[in-house]
Amino acid sequence: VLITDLTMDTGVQELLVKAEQENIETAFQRAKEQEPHCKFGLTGVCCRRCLQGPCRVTFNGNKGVKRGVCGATADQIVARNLLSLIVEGTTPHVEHAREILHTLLEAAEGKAPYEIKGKEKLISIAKKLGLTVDGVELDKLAQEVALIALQDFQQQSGVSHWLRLRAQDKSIETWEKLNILPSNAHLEIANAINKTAMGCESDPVSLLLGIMKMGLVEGYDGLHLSTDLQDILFGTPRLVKTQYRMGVIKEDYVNIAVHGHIPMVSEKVLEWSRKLNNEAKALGAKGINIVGICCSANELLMRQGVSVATNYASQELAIITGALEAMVVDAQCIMPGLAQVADCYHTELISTLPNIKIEGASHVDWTPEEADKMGEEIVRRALAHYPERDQSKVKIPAGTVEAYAGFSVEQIVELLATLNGADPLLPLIEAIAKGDILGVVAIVGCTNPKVKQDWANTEVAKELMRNNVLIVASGCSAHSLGKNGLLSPAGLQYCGEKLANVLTAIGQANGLPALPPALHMGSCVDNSRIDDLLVALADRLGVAVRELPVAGSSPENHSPKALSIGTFFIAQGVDVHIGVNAPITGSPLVEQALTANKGEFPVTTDELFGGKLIYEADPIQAAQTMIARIIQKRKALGL
Ligand code: BF8
Repeated sequence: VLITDLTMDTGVQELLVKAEQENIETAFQRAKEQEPHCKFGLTGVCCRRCLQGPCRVTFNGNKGVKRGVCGATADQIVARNLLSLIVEGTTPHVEHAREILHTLLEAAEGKAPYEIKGKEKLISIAKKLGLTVDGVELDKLAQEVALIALQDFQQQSGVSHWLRLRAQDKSIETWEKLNILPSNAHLEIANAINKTAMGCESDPVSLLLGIMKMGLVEGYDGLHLSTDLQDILFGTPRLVKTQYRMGVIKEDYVNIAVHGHIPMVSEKVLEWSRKLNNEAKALGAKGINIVGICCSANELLMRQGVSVATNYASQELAIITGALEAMVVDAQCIMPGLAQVADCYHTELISTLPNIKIEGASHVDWTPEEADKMGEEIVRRALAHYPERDQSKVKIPAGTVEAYAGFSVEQIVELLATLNGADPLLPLIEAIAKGDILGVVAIVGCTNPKVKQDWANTEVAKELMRNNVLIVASGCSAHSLGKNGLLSPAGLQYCGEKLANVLTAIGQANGLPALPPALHMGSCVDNSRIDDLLVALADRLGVAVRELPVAGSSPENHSPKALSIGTFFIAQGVDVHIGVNAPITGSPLVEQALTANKGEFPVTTDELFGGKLIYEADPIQAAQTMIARIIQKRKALGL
């Protein structure tokens, strides 16, 4: 296999050569060793829910066994497995939300050393929740907001408060009719696991509705709750300029990479790196340099302008630069393989969450109360490792790429307000109505060692831009775009003329050469921001979200989280493209219900919700399919 076929990132390519020379194994190599993949697993028809099996049944009418030992059919097994996968995608986000909620509550009660920086966000959310705001101290208000959020983990009936807070009424009507409005996130997760347990639910249609309900848990008590409370605690992102690629690791600095998702950890590491910066100078370094990986990178990039070293598939390669004193991890998307790589260098791999330990890593416990202790300890350990660095093993690929980020909805509205202060969304709506912007597509999700890294993400984006589709981005796919210049005004060269003109006009009204063709809206939980933007546009137009000429695309999805986020958007009526297929093709019923491809099964998500799943590995074809649907939705709106 040619290294140039594994990743587009030339810095990662250089480091893969170094890894080979030093005989260090990475995910890129392990992905090849796993081929060919088991077809039963790929199509979702392997059932491991009890000890009578594992059972593997025939798929798509092929010859072979039609039922598992208990009598389960392919449709039942695939639907159950998919619900299980969606629960595994949703739960980390719900736990993420609960952790930030707990931190906010402790901060408000003076028990945790975090300052409440997002006063405006706090007041706006408190008002929307119906709380009295005037004359109430901010800490008290934050406590009241956190206690309402806590009900979403405790109440035994009623509808999720965060769903009522953030969803469009028109969508709520649809979900109410289908009886899928969630109540308490933990209860819904327990119910879903109960459904999938051996000998429990076997009606595939009911299982599919369970999947859609889990998508709503993901959307509101995972994504929205996390973003809202993080903005209250750390502030709402504003436009920032930063740098991308491995070159952001600096040879003459003490380098610490933050990797994972939880900003309560990464913000504290950043804070302490600033406090202890002079100690690095005493060691002969120029200072302490924090770089980001995956969604911890997104959180620090969006609010603090911290630069990004790399995204998911190449996380191990950051250590292979030989110049990281520490890699700090918390939760989600942490490859266990990191420990093996760190062993070959002076780099200390440090886990932080009390209930997420990594074999081979050291551990410094994060709790809201002890956050400062954790931050100081981690930075001091990194300082202590600096003299241990072996200069002969250091190789940092040269070069960085400029990027803009920080496009919260609040920031986008503010930028548009320079064109129309009274009605900021109007210029955007007019551009869509005139066809200067054909539609909006969110490029979201991961990189996956099964796909050439960054290639599908950037190809889909470029094809859409060429056709005047505005791109918003999040997660590791935003990093793919950043590394390749699409988060910078320089990326305008890939846009159709009409889109380029709109982006230039908005940019220049705000003192920039132009807006970048892809607006980076944050981490994966910040897909909530994309949803907020859609709801704001739909409300301003007086239509349902499902009617908007928009779509979502995850060309290099690997995580179940990408699937649960996708389910949330399908429930809103937004088509969602994935470039790596989900294990559903073993069941004609499940496949037809989600993709609305022709078949005998009469009920599809497209009919019920207005959105469907598009599986397409070819990025250009995927972009064209989304464009065709956008044009169809435009026509229905009379555009
Ligand atoms: O939550 S984009 S690889 S890091 S799952 Fe993971 Fe995918 Fe990256 Fe962020 Ni999201």
